[in-house]
Formats: sequence, C-alpha cells, structure tokens
Amino acid sequence: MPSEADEVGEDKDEADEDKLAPRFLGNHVLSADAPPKHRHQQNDTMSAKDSEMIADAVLKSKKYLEDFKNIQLNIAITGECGAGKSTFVNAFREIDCKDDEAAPTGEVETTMKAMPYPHPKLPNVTLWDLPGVGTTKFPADKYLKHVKFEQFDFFIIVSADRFSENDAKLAKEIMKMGKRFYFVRSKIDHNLRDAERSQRDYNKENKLQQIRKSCIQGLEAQGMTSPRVFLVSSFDLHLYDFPALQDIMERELDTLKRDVLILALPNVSVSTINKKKEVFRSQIKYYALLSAAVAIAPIPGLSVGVDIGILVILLTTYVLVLGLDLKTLLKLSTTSNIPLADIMAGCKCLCSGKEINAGLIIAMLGSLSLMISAAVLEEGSRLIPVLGCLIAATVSFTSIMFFLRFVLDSLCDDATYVLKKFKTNFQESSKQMVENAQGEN
Ligand SMILES: Nc1nc2c(ncn2[C@@H]2O[C@H](COP(=O)(O)OP(=O)(O)OP(=O)(O)O)[C@@H](O)[C@H]2O)c(=O)[nH]1
Ligand SMILES: [Mg+2]
Repeated sequence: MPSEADEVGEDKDEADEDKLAPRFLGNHVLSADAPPKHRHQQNDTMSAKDSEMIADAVLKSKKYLEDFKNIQLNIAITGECGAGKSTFVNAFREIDCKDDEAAPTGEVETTMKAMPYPHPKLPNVTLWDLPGVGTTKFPADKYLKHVKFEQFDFFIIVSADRFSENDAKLAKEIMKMGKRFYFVRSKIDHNLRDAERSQRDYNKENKLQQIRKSCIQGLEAQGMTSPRVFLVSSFDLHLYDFPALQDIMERELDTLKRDVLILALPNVSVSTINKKKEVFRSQIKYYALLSAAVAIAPIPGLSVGVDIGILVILLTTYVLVLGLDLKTLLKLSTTSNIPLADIMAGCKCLCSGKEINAGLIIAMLGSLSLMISAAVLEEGSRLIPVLGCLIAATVSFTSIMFFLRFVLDSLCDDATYVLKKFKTNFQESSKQMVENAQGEN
C-alpha cells in the first residue's frame, strides 16, 4: 500500500479501522437509547478537528484507490516460433483460443512486433505477445531495445523443448537490464501423453522431474546459474508448476503491483482465491469510508447511509475477479459438461452469476439488516469506550464494512466450491479417459 494511504490505515491492521470508525461516525452516531426518529441526526458535537480528519481520510482513501486503479502491470511473453506463447497469453487471461479477443494461435503467421493483450477483467494488466528472438533479425540485446523492454515488469520465456541458445542469451540480457524473467516449459500435457503411450515403466512424477532436469541442465550448459524452470500446460493451468509460478511472480513484485497481479491471476487453486480475498479485504476500509462519506440519504428501513454506486462497482469487480460472473460460469459449464444449474445450486451468495445492480444490493442489505445491526452494536461497543449506559453504535462505516466482508467471504466460498467441483469433475473425466484407453488396448 502507498505510504500516504498508510496514514489512513495500516494494512491488515484492524485496530486501524477501529481508529477510523468512531471519529468518522461522529457524523452518524446513534444512541442505543435514542428513539428511532433521532437516528441519522447530524451529530452537532463533531469538532472541526474531527471534520478535518474525516476529510483527510476520505482524500487519502480516494488517492489509494485511484493509484490502485491506475497502476499498470505489463508482462512480456517471449520464446521461439511455435513455443506456445500466444496460447499461454490466452490461458493466463482465461480466454478461449477461439474467442475474438484471443491472441491468434496455431498455424498463423508469426507476428514480428509486440502485441498487447489487455486482461479482460483488469484493464490495467496487459500481457504482451512478443516475437521470439530467433524469429527477428535482432540479436538479444538489440531485440530488447526493439521491443522496448523498459515497459515490461517481467518476462516469461516459453519453450516447448529444451531452451535454445537465443532463450539463454535473452535471459542474460534481461538480467543485465535489471528485469526479472521466468522460464516456462510449455506443452507438458503433450509430453506426458506421449510418454504414457510409449513407455512401459511410465511414471508421471519421474517424467516431470526428467523434463525439469533436462531443461535446467541445458540452461546451465549455456551459462545460466540456478535457472528456475516451470512446467506448464496452457490447456490445464491448474496442473504442474503454474501455481508455483504464480507464487514466485507475485512474491517478486512490490506491493501495489503484487496486489494487481494477484487479482489478475486465473483461479487455479484455493490459495489463489484466498490471496484475492486478502487483497480485497485490505481495501474494504477505503471503500466503506468513501461509500459512507458520500452517502446522501439512508436506505429506507435501514440505519445505513450508503453510496450504492460505489458498492455496485465493487461487487461487480469481486464477482468478475473471482470468476463468478454468468459468462465465466457458462463457459465452465460448457467445458466441464456440468449443467449450469448444478454449479449455481452450490453457490450461496446472491451475487454469484447475477448482474449486480442497486436493487440487488438494497435487497441484500435488507436481508442482512439484523446481522448488520448486531455487528454494528458489537463493533460499536468495542470500538467506542463510552460512558454510562450510552452505547454509540457506529452506523454507515461499520455497516458497510460488515456488509462487504460478509459478501466477500460468501463469494470466496462460492469460488472455492466452483473450483473444487471443476477439479473433481476434471479428475473423474481424466480417470474415465485412462480407463477407456486401457479398455481399448
Ligand atoms: N498440447 C499442448 N499444445 C499447446 C500448448 N501450448 C500451445 N500448444 C499448441 O502449440 C501450437 C503453437 O502454439 P502458439 O501459442 O500459437 O505458439 P506461438 O509461440 O504463439 O507461435 P508463433 O506465434 O507462431 O511464434 C498450437 O497448435 C497450440 O495449440 C500446451 O500447453 N499444450
Ligand atoms: Mg503466437
């Protein structure tokens, strides 16, 4: 998080949210003893210092969210002709190679210039499909200038076989330029399938180890020290080393870019979903503050003043990033042959598979109002040490925080459920395919 925003609230430090709430909610303080008609009355006792502090906190929240929206992450994918670069670009963006927005793959003329492919769900993330060094007339150092290497945050060098001399030269040049790179050995599914068909003593783990070792030795022979090679199938990113690649890419970025990368990652594991949840959770205080700060009127029947527009945008982002939008669920249903109704039946959150609009959010706030009130009272009494029997219950800010945390938790549970269902189905159909093949022999 940026240092200025840290003044609003330190990351993952709930005590900090506690500090924010009572002052901010001076504007919305509600006494437990007060008759309902007094709710939402302006608190006349809010001092000028408090108002200043609130305005400052709102400004810093806005700045943090603006910075997050504007930060650009550019990932370059390079490698020899036919290595599987474009297929990897599509898989990373969770786009089918047959889709209109897909990078062209297969028997196509290799493009000689870097092609940008924006992430469909996070427009500030771009994957660049670069021509391989060997397919251009440039040597590795000139190639990097040609593709304007400064714009990339890191490089992924793809090979469908042992890495070439050009790949190793390029890696050394990238290192000289102070940038990071990762070697991806692609089409692993293809190698495993071949080995399974042709080797009597076939063992999947041994075969993977053998491929990894061969790539590492090949790169060492070209002068690379301790090269990191990740075995990937772009058709099944959740298998092999892609989750490990995700972890390392993310660990080696600075905080803001790391958070953007995490949100852009394909949902290949429960750990990815949990990391997304952490990123979203750490931002809730900023959205809650803004939503409560610009609230004009309370929602009828609820003790909550909310800017619904902010919540619509935020929940739409949660749903998209967690892969719970209708388009993604439909695609999953088609590829896995699991009926959409079966997938939806296990989803508990009202937002999953739905278009998020003000009506849906108001209905959800309504259905959660009792829980929100209880949480607000509990939070309020914990947050605000009050005198006598007067219990100040924080309203908008705490309510929105509770609401967003609740919805985020439910959506992450749904995303986990969908992922597990998809993986179980994938394992069962793979097992079935093996049994069928054995039956034919
Ligand atoms: N089985 C399998 N095939 C793959 C994989 N990745 C790519 N392919 C296939 O390999 C062929 C080439 O893939 P592309 O993604 O077009 O390769 P490229 O590096 O972009 O090729 P150029 O742009 O021509 O340099 C296509 O037929 C892909 O379907 C993979 O992980 N597994
Ligand atoms: Mg290509």
